[in-house]
Amino acid sequence: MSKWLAVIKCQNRIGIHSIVSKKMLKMMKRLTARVACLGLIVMFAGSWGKVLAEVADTLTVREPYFRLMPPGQSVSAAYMELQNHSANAITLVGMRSNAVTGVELHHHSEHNGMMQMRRVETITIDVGETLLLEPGGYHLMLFGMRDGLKHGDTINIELLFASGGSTTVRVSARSLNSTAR
Ligand SMILES: [Cu+2]
Repeated sequence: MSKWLAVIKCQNRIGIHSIVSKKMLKMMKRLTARVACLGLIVMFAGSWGKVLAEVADTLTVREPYFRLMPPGQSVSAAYMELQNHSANAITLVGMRSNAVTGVELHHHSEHNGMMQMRRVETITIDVGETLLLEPGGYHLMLFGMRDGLKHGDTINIELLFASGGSTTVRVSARSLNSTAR
């Protein structure tokens, strides 16, 4: 095959309007094969993503609520129980919510008689385990909470998992001094 024939074939194949040598054509053929292969991987990843989203659905969320703060105080905390019913460990890697400017996973612990709060980047819930987000322990710190929310109002918090799946939790407002559930 002459050099020019190679150029024409190559142009027909990928529509490139430049002079391409035989060597280049070989490289492009290989690249085409790779792109096709990548396409398969992407398709596979797509269906895998669905499977993982189903895994995320087997996380049971109980009693999600957040504390209503006095007017002018924009930082609050949300609590809930997360139980892993799936066959795999579930790792929480992040949260997001349109209702606030930021959500962080925090842990309260006592240190030398002082309560300390630290940010936790990720947390894994093992198969069959329950993660308790409760006052004095793990909690979702909410920043930039707006005023005017009343007891019983709800906000959505999306939980993001290492698998790529996510779950949106409807979290209801509870007055600061309310013990009612
Ligand atoms: Cu906190």
